[in-house]
Amino acid sequence: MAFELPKLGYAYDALEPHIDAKTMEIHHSKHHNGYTTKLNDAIAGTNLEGQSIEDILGNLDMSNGAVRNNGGGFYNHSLFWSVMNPSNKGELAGELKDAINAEFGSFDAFKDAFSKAAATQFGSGWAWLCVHKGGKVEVCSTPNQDNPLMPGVTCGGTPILGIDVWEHAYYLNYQNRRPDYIEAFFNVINWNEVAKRYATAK
Ligand code: MN3
Repeated sequence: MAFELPKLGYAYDALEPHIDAKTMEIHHSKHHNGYTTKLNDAIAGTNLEGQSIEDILGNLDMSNGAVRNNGGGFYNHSLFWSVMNPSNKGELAGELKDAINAEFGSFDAFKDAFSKAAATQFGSGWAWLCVHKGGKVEVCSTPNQDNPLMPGVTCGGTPILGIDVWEHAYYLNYQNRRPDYIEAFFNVINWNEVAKRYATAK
């Protein structure tokens, strides 16, 4: 089975005014669709065909640029859409809240660390909240379409929250104001989904 572009769980305009409809439409239907198509092309006829995206990325030969960039792009955007939700955001609570407080001291300190990782990632990339086996959480950033599942990147564990800081994710509405986009992202985080991912991965 080839990988398929996942449907959004909401309309392109549902995240306005924080993320505008045109950005969402281009980002999903063009960028993410492109990564999906190119990933399928890159694995067709290889032993990667039929594996899960987590297995492909977790055992990745990092010199395989086509799978690294397009497999990362496929996975990262699939996570990104799912951790945003305009109407059912939930609240940070329970064991995830406890893990964040244990690592950072407070939600505000976590938000500062995550926002700083996103703001200071030079050029294109992502910032992440990851969980390690046992439940410890970590914030980091990665360049391009790399992510923490891949071998030898700056952090490990399973990403449960991620923000795309490529300019295509925010430039139409925010131009060079990446920090404003990061602040706005916190208004649309779907904490129910992040908590579910935490519980599965810890
Ligand atoms: Mn993107």
